[in-house]
Amino acid sequence: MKPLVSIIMGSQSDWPILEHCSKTLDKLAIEHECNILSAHRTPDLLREHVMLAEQRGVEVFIAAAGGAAHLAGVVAAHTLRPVLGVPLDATSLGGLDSLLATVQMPAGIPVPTLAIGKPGAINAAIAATSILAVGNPDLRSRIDAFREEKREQIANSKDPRTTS
Ligand code: RP5
Repeated sequence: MKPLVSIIMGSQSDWPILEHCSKTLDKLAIEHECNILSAHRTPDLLREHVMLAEQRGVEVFIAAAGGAAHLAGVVAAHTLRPVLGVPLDATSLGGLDSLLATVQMPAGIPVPTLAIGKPGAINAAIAATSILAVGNPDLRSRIDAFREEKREQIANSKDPRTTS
């Protein structure tokens, strides 16, 4: 199956967080690919990847970076497909620097931006699925089932003192 979502991260060191994004897409049964490409270290390869990914049928990009986090913005500059940004905590500034670098795009090149780190990585996967689900009831029902599982987990949770 062709990947519908391309996850791009700036470094191998980002994988422990982006793994949550990939696992969430697996859970939602969304075909995706994961690549390490950097806006600063491999700018030409990044541009080429975005062009080829579009040609392969990728519909949504997820871009995550931690240091001088321009990755999502650069990806968005090269495609008309939606690009979701995930800021990462990779510097001594705790991720706030990445959040601002990712979210503060100039008007005209949007990067819808998720939370810093793991929650953002998981939500990027769900948001990408929501985008793909427009006009697709099957995909919508997968998101509903995902939420239902979380609802049940909370509803069935025990006194936290007994489980730690
Ligand atoms: C960013 O710089 C990467 O996305 C990563 O979050 C951060 C640090 O990268 P490494 O020095 O660990 O490769 O571009």
